Amino acid sequence: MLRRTLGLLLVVGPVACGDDGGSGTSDGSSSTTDDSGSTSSTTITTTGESTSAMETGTTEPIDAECGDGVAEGPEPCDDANPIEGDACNSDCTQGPGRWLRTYETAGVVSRAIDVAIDGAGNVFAVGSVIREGTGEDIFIHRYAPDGELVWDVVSDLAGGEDLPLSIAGVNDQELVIASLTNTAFFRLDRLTPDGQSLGNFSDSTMTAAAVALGPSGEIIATGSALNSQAAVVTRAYDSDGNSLWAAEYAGETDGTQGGTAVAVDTNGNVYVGAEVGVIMMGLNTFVASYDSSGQERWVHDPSHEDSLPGRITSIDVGSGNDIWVVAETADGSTQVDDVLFRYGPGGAKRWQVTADNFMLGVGVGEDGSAVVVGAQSADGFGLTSAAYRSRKFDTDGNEVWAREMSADFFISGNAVAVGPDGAYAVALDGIDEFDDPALAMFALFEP
Ligand SMILES: [Ca+2]
Ligand SMILES: [Ca+2]
Ligand SMILES: [Ca+2]
Repeated sequence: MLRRTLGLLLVVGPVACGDDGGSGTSDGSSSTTDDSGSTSSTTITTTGESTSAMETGTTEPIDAECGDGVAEGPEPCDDANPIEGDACNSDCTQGPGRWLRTYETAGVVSRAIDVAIDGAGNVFAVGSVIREGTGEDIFIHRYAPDGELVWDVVSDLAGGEDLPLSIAGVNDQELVIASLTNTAFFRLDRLTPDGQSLGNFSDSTMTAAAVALGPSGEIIATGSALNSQAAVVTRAYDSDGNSLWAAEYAGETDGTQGGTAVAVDTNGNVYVGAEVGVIMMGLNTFVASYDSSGQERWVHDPSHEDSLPGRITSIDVGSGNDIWVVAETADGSTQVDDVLFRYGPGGAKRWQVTADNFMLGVGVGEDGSAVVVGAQSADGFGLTSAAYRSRKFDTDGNEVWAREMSADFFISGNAVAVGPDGAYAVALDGIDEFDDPALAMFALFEP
């Protein structure tokens, strides 16, 4: 609903993380057809941990053994997991990550939803986990800058299916998280950075797909109205849940629509991304800005030249109050052509980059560059090398680098937040079977 289901395009093997009972060898095969029409097959064999790695422990290791989980001798690192491109590669060379953490409880379905990072580099992560008796529950983790789990909370919020939707962000006083429960389409929980509850409120008149914290502690939510025909509704609340203002966009719509992303700049100006269904045309992107009292500043609705077929998936604001937006575009083909663009503060488009990979989240750093996370392109339904992909862009839209992370299961980057030193935190799903995100992961990467 909020995020595309990447798994629809995928048929992948079982999650191997933690599954070291096998032979330690995995095979992947792919076929290609060349111009002459003949078909060639390539079999890729990777050798992971050797079985002898599990038989040590009775004798002192003499030679460093990669894959035993202990960095020793010449090994810069050894994380004993099958993931390439995280903090440590399978050959025990350093990856671009500082650390990677997975949901601790094995065998349960967990999903990584969103991530935030504070001014000291602490990482706050939110996701959902399915537990017996309480259904889907939300979990919140706080990680120290070095990756140590400082605290974790799992909550059966309303006694039913509970789904976290968004972290509004974190400041010195509070962490704000929006959820969907079986009793409220929009519930907002406030916590101290130490994990103590500061209370919650619900709004029964809207669903909130995304929330953001303003410079005065105001909470901005965008989503769909339940009590009107408005296509996009954006509301501001004080920390007690009292309404400060509401802005609604009506438009000529076909009934499928809603805000999907929101960010606030240092002046309290609000930027909303949405999907707006247009009669006979399907979904189109929508971006609008409101000032700190909810007055409309500018609107790029489906009639605007910037609007694209598709939906906005993420928005972030840079230190110069420029606006970075990623959109999932829908041209009717199976080819991915997601779009990253940057607006000036007044809404004038500076440039646009079209990508052949999935773009699900964007985060802007203090130096003005931005990191986009998502996944490699699914090449139709013949995906053979599913992998997380992140790309960094400078302020002119030039790619600084592209990084990938892979394993013998599918990994998708869902959300990103850039910290004070440029290191960036990512919420990642590991997917082990058809459309079934199974393993929530969070990582911090070097700038
Ligand atoms: Ca080792
Ligand atoms: Ca690894
Ligand atoms: Ca629950």
